Amino acid sequence: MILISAEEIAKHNTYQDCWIIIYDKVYNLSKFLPEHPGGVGVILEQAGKDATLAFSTIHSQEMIHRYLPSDACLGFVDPATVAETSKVEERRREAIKNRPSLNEILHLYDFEAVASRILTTETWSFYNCAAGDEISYRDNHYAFLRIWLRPRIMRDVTHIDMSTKILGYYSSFPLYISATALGKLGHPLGEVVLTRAAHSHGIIQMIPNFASCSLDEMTIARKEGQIQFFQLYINKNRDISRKVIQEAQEKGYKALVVTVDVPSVGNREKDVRMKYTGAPPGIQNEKDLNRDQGASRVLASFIDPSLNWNDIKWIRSITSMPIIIKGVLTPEDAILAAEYGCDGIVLSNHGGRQLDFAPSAIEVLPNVIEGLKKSGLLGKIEVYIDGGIRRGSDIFKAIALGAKAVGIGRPLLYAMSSYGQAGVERALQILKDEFETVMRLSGTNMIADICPNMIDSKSLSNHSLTPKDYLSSNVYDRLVPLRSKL
Ligand code: PPY
Repeated sequence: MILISAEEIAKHNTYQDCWIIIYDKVYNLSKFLPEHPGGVGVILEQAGKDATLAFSTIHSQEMIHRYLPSDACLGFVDPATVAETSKVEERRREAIKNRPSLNEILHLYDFEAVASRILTTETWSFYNCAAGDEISYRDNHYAFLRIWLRPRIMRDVTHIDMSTKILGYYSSFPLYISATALGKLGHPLGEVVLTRAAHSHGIIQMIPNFASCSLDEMTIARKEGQIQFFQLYINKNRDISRKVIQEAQEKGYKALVVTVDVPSVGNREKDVRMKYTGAPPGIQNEKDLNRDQGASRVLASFIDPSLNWNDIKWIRSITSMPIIIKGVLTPEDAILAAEYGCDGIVLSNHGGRQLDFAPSAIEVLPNVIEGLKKSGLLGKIEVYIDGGIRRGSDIFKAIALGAKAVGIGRPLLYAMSSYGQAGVERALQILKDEFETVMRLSGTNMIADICPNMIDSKSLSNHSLTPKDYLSSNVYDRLVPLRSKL
């Protein structure tokens, strides 16, 4: 058995000379590199290093033998020369090894259950956290349970067309990938995994301002014709925001999604208990950061609480990208957004992560649509919602109540963290299949058929009428009080 030192392996870290470690074996990938279907960049990021984690979240072990000639394996990494793998990393590897196979995953709650075992406590706490008692977080899901369907029969549902347009751009079904921060905490390749899955499914990705990947990485990962929107928090330093907006426009992002519901960060207790050790994206004054209270507070310290409607005029003056306001929860603000010339609004309580007891987007949707209609503004602005989407029926209910499309965030992070791109693609396929089934069994052939009389939403605002839901409550990670060690 040939043993190679970690120090030696680290020297082979270039395009011409690229070695990596996978499952303790050392491979020379220099010849294979240009042929890698996932691109050269993802392998080069791992060159000279242990790529087991990056590899295992995307590929099965047998792929090595299928794609690499036997002489690519140079030997084993000498364990005596490797910095001891931390217990955390070991546990993570073990969880990945023992995860169910992807075809056993049947619904989005399965991804959540798997991710809760694979992610580190810090990452799980950041991804999963919500504000206060997490009442809004839970009601984002429960609200959908208060809406029932009114299926019509005998309508020839042989052909179903789920496609729609979002700001005029094609989408294979009325769902887009919402912006979620710090993708590399969940997967070594970060947000580009979502970019690739969005492309395979023909849907739009909203790129997060606080992405772990650089704007360039995400732009390069975009395929010809693929549509991405850019999500932005307005920085206390407007020059920074101006530059980011202009760069986003130059790099071909098709809309600017200004998130307005974080004048200060919500009280996210799961996250607050954690110390954030990572590198916050795009941060200048590292020394001013207080890392003792989770990732959220670190990120929030750059957002400008003085943001107000006049800033929309400023943003309008520096970009020709359509503007979407994310974080609207009342008809009054929806009307203001339309009057200020915005092109779209996302009804959202930020996944329940900001103001606990803020209503769910689906609950306010009917009032917002009615308010816009009464003011003659409904045709001027598109309305999207996010929060709590877990089933195809949730998408159907939102469309019936007047949403143009829905956004989905956390479940795709869970899918990505557990199974990489294949996981995200499967999650999207599950939602598509479920949505198609609901359309067919409800007697609707196309999106325009899904109208308010296809559902019964009279209990939507009656919070005491939520049915018990065992799947979601079984994966829900409860907030627990501190216990003494005695
Ligand atoms: C979120 O975690 O909800 C985010 O969208 C990232 C973030 C975190 C803290 C403040 C603002 C945004």
